[in-house]
Amino acid sequence: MQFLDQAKIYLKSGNGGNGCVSFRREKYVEFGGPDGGSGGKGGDIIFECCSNLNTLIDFRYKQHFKAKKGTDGSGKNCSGAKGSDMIIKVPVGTQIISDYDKKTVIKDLTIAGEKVIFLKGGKGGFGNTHFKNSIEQAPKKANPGLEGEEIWVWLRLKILADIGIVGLPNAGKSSLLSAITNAKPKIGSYPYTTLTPQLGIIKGDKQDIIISDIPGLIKDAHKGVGIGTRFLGHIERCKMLLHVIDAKSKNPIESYNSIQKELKEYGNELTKKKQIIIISKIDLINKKELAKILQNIKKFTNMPVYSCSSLKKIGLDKIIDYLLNIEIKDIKTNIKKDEKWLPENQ
Ligand SMILES: Nc1nc2c(ncn2[C@@H]2O[C@H](COP(=O)(O)OP(=O)(O)OP(=O)(O)O)[C@@H](O)[C@H]2O)c(=O)[nH]1
Ligand SMILES: [Mg+2]
Repeated sequence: MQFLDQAKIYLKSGNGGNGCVSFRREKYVEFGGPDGGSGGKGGDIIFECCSNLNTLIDFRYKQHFKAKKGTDGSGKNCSGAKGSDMIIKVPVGTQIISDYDKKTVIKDLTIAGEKVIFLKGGKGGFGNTHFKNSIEQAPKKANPGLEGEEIWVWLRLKILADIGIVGLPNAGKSSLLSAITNAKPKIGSYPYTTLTPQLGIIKGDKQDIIISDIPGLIKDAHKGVGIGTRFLGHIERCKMLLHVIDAKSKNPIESYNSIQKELKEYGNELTKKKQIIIISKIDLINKKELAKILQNIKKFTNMPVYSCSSLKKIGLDKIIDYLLNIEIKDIKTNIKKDEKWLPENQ
């Protein structure tokens, strides 16, 4: 399935229906009086947050969303019908962002099933019956319906995963995701095999954990090098990070530091997230080499450090056990509203 995590769309709620000027006309009834009904309310623009969607790809093909106009009022005091609402389904984790400054988050849709009236339809105009009073017995006036509202907005999807996997390209992130979850991401012996975030789930007795793999980061990713840091947005909401370091990399400490630096440069408190370091591909090194890497890494960090081989299925159970025993739901995430996000540059 194709993945799209941002889209610009136009929204317009329905105009209200016009009120009607009409007089009762019946045989033998003189001065029947006004009987013009009011117009119906215009349809609303409603966003619905759906758990079965995980991309904004539908918005590549349709960008304009308009709710229906309310129908006009008519004689015999008939009110117009309400215009039908336009319901727009979006994945959980979709933010609606102002097109004006391209950063104000107008609405953050994070709860599956949540429905939000985003633009209200215009009110219907009153028919002439409404204007009848003791002085004015036969009013010839009616109101037009009020216009609906319109706006251009950006949708931005930030996947809601519990844990995000980060690391240099080719570090073995997708292999780890496929080894510990049900996901089947593409794995390749070349950098940038993963071009879009992939999700997988570890099912446990107490809790299920959603893990997201994102494209590899390289030095100066925060300046746009490689695939840049665009996908770091997807791990902003993660509770924890798995930082994968290739055991065969020339200098694991340097790999570790370069990723920490990119997380720091990106900001939004990514470095404050709980991290677990995972030394991958340990089937390619001997025990002595591994012991040396572990010893060196532990000098740099007091984060938990694990080692594994996704290919030979070594060390995976320990990692899964560790993750399933963390009270993931209790970990708080700090998400700042004003982010560095310029959709047109990406
Ligand atoms: N020997 C061995 N090779 C591994 C292991 N894990 C991954 N690899 C290999 O390393 C290469 C990269 O693996 P990926 O899982 O695609 O790495 P990635 O970090 O997702 O790479 P990008 O998506 O390109 O950033 C592939 O050729 C894998 O087969 C492992 O545990 N042992
Ligand atoms: Mg990958």
